[in-house]
Amino acid sequence: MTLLEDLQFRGLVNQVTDEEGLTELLNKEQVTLYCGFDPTGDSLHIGHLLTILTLRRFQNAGHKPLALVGGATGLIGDPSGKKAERSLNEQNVVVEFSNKIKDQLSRFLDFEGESGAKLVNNYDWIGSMSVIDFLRDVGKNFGLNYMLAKDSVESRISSGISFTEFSYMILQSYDFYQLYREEGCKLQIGGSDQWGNITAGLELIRKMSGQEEDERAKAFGFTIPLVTKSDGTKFGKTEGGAIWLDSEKTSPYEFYQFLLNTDDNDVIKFLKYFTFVSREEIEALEVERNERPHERAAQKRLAEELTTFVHGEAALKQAENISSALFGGGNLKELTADEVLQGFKDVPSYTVTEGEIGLIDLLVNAGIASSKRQAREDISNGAVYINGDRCQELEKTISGADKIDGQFTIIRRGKKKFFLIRYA
Ligand code: 485
Repeated sequence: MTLLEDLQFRGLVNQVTDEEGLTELLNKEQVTLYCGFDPTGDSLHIGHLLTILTLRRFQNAGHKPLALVGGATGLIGDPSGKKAERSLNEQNVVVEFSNKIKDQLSRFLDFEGESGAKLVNNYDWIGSMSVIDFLRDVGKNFGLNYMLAKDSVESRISSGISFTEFSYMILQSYDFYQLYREEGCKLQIGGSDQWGNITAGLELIRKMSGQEEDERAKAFGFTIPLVTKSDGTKFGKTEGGAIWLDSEKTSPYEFYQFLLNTDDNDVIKFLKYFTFVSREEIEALEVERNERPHERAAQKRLAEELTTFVHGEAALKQAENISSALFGGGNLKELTADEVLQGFKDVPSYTVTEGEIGLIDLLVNAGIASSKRQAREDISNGAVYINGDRCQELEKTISGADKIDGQFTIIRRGKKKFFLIRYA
């Protein structure tokens, strides 16, 4: 299967400027391609992952990806797909975000060998450009009518758009021209919202390099679809917020659980989008999904693959340990302190300050029971569990033996009210 056939099979082809021409080019030579990421936050999220993985697919097929961090464009704000003007971040904040995004990107691409990736930052060529040069050399190539007709601008005419955001497409276009000239980059990819900016770049390349006479100079644009879910809700969002690629913001366990909870109706599509699992195996998993949906084999495969890609094998193991301790008949006492912290991040916690403590006092002090009388009743009724084991001993005192990894005790009241006990 050729690269484009694989991308087609995976549903990753949204729009291509000249599919035949691109197919030919990809078959003929190693193509340098790029995708840009604006530092609008301190982390990329799971939505960005689809484009990163697509860059990887090109790379695995022998092509050379450039990942661009928008150190300059992040200071301006892309209106594409946005209903309202963005608020600007301070320069130092954008620099800080740029460094974080750069670190993340460098984890997901391969920088070794023939098709080794390269990181670039558009601040390096836009940051020092003079207004005069910008308006004379670049701006002159953009007709006002052409710009006004772009979706990103047209959709904002009535609600309002600043000259700043209006000009954004010129900067992204100039990036494409710059990379085309300096790196021989002939293809830009992005999400479907980037089509307008990508095609504006092609137009600029055509004009600035007098390409009409030189067919070899031709460049291409390619977009991947927006990830949608069968229930109509937005992909990548939970009650807790977005699913981030930074393990400090979304723990590997949360990331794993997010994928494990994928709807049966979406899981095959997501396996195609987000994993390198082969067509044969995906088709086999589809049969399994149809015949034995309760086993959730496809969801497990998706969660395993993507958690490993983003967080590594050790983090996957931890996520599996935590999941099994919480839901799969595994043993809480075998978790490590780090696993406890990930698995019980969102449960109420209480810190014990003195050495030994009676269970009844602990239940009251930690707010697990409303009074000593209630605490006694709960214990006698068998509603209290310490590290997963029911405890009906009224005189119980918590000691070293009740500490998981020497650091935590997990108390459960009833079926699913968990509390994390820490020690000062
Ligand atoms: O030369 C470029 C400079 C900046 C950009 C691209 C090329 C960034 C781009 N304008 C943008 O805003 N991208 C979004 C971002 O950075 O979060 C998202 C897109 C999404 C997908 C993803 O980046 O909304 O469709 O392309 C990688």
